Amino acid sequence: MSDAPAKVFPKRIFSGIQPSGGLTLGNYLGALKRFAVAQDEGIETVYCLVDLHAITVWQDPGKLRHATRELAAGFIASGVDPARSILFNQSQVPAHAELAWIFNCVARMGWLRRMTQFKDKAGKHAEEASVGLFAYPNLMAADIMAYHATHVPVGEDQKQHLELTRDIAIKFNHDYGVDFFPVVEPVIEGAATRVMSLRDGTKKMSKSDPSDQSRINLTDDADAIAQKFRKARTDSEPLPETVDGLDGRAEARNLVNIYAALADVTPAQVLAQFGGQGFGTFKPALADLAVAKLTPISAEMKRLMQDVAEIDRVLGVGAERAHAIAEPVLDQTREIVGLIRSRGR
Ligand code: AQP
Repeated sequence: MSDAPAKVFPKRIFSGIQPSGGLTLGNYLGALKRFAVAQDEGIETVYCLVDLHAITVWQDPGKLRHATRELAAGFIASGVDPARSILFNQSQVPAHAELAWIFNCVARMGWLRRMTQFKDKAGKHAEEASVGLFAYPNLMAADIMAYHATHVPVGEDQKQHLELTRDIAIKFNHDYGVDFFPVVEPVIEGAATRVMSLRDGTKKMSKSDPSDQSRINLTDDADAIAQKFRKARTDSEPLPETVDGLDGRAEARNLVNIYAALADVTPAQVLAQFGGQGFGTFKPALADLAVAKLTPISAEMKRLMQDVAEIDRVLGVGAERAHAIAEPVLDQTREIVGLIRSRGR
């Protein structure tokens, strides 16, 4: 590579969510709520329903279609405006899959073997896992780099994948002697970058956890939300007065962080209000807050899902806009790599 100063790429935000089940409070606080806020920062925002990622584990085709539309409704109901952001499903823009293949040839086996998400998801059955699940981070790198995105808002669990994305960009640029792909910045911010299971404060809240009691779904009604917080696992001590007092109390910390993120305050402010009080007081207050914030979203999702043709139309328009950005990036990538394009010329 030349000694010229590194290229400065214009800021562009990209992020995605898998339609692999219903949305959780973790997806909302770690991703969706922040996606909506990012629209006001004067930077282009590209949001993707990553259906090709979802099929790295078996998905019933009818359920996948439903989950994709419901996820689109979840984005819109959470404040993502398809007129201001580009909102689409990944499989409608073929550049993602083609760029992922090129990145399959850049990333090293050893890099992927270190990914903890693969180890967590494949567990003891790694030999039976799909090749797609193993190569998942390369597709994620392609999702981001097809848009020359510079900033990626995600939850804490995606940090390692973003480090791999950076490594792929650096290796590609180095191997081909170019300054073509930006080295992305993970944006992991806020009080709830890692919302934990309500049953086990050491496990991430996840849409694919077998226990429905472990998570708040965006489609849960007020009774279900109240009941799940009431039954959430906690210790028997009152809440501490300061954040330090949450050390070693994973479940208490989780509920305080959820409250803070929903109320747009800091955990210290939550403890200033509730410190010294027991969970008998705090849990109902948390449930009331969650119901107030989440039930309008779930009502709007229900309303949007009554017109799936309109959802498909919105995704189609978003896919056209996404394709218009990604295809030229892919074309330049082919040129850099030495792949001849002469069809139709
Ligand atoms: N518990 C969480 N706390 C904070 N952020 C979270 N995210 C997911 N869970 C939490 C963030 O949501 C975005 C989309 O994630 P995803 O659906 O693409 O995949 P995931 O991270 O694997 O989420 P799940 O719910 O655990 O899905 P399954 O069960 O299908 O694997 C990301 O920004 C993620 O950080």
